Amino acid sequence: MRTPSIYSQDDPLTEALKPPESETEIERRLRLELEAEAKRVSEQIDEDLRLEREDMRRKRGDVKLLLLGQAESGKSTLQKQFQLMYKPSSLDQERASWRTVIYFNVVRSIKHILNTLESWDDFIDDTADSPTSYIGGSSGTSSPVLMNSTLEANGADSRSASPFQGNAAASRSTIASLRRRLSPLVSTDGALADRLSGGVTVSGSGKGGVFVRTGWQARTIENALGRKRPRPSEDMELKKSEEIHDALVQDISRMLEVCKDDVRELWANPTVKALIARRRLKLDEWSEFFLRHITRVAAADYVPSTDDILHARIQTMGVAEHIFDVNIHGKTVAWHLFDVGGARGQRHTWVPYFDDANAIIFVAPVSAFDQVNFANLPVEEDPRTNRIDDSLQLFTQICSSPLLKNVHLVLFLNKTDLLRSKLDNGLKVQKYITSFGNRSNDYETVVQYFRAHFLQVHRRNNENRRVLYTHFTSVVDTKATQRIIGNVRDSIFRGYLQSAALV
Ligand SMILES: Nc1nc2c(ncn2[C@@H]2O[C@H](COP(=O)(O)OP(=O)(O)OP(=O)(O)O)[C@@H](O)[C@H]2O)c(=O)[nH]1
Ligand SMILES: [Mg+2]
Repeated sequence: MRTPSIYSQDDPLTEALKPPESETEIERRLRLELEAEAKRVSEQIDEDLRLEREDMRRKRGDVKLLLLGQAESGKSTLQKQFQLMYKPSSLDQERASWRTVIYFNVVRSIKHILNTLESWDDFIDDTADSPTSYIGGSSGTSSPVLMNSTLEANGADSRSASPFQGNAAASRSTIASLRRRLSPLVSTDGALADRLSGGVTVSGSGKGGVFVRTGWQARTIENALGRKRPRPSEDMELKKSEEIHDALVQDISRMLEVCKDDVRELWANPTVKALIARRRLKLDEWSEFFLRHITRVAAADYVPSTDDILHARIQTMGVAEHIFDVNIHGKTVAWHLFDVGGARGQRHTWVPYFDDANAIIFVAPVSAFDQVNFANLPVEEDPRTNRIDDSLQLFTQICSSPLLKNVHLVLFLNKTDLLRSKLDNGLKVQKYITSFGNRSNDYETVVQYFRAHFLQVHRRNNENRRVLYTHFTSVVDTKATQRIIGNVRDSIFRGYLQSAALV
């Protein structure tokens, strides 16, 4: 297992900077000392710059809003909704660059499907219970907050759809030929990940994540528009690499156009459908979204729609700051919105931003009741914690943090659309969270049950008698989300004006 870290062992820079094998002990010690000092100086510069920016922000009386929550909860998607509302031109500017992310999402989805098929030897029949090389393994988990949540990592859903009845040899031969035809496309995976991370860090997420530093949009926009980045000196190597990158996206676009029917065929393949129905193949929401829209996405002149951008998935690394001018009652105030990386390995980067925050929107995905934490986590970080439990534990930490005792607290119980469709498809909450008991498995009961747990955490960790504002959201739904953002903006402003003693 690899730790999601900017100092990943996969970092090509680390590889390039490896010391020579002939290095003596004295040289080694000297090098380590110099490296430690350089790191200390660099971190000090970053910290000074951050404090300087904070100081300026405070003097101007700007609003500081943090988006917090576990990975994949929808923070960056919510940030895009803010951008759409308060700086739509910037989203338009970025539009072309999202194509790279969406291609990456498509390629990763295909790769994930093909790998899962391979682990099942490209065939599933009525009696099959476990694939030849399936690593999962079913287990329960201790659940410190919800108590008694259970996980089904390997068990079939009780509603199992009728499994594929066809001939094994025919299935294998069809999939083998699809695999062959799709292999050039799938092999662009590494290059795309490298492109999005600026050639710096691609940390392994078995599920298809790529970590990016802030500013990837700028990199991809420049490439997509054929613009060159201003740089102190003409660097031929860099120039060459930018040309390669442009060619990469065009190549993928051509490949996708050529093999879009193969992608469609794979998506409609009965073995794939049977694996999905039996929950042996689990696809993320974005995978399904882009595979469903593959004809449009694979068109040569494809430009991502706003809806596509909202569904695109790229993992945030560190903390990204976005600034919007928000106008209310004739007064314009700059809002600094901080979108953080939610993976456990990223959470230590949040704390320096707590200081002086005006408000927090905590995003918790209520659809995640049947999911565990992330495959790319080290075992010691307990990758089998139920995601709702992880959210509740994180919310406990946020509510009880002394640094945040005066913030305006907003809770988004998100992904309600996915929750609804899971329940409509017959998924039983009790199967994953035993404390849910015999309650009715309908949407209203389930969301209220989860809400009650979050309210309880808040009540138990609320020394300053803060109000908790709760919203049920689906942040990919623009109309509904913008209405909620308006609502949140008004309530944050009221608190802000009171604390600034302006009213
Ligand atoms: N259907 C649906 N999809 C959502 C919703 N919210 C987010 N998503 C999708 O979930 C995926 C993850 O969302 P992100 O906004 O990237 O998650 P994040 O919290 O920023 O994750 P990290 O950056 O890893 O911390 C994206 O593909 C989104 O489109 C929702 O309410 N409904
Ligand atoms: Mg994010």
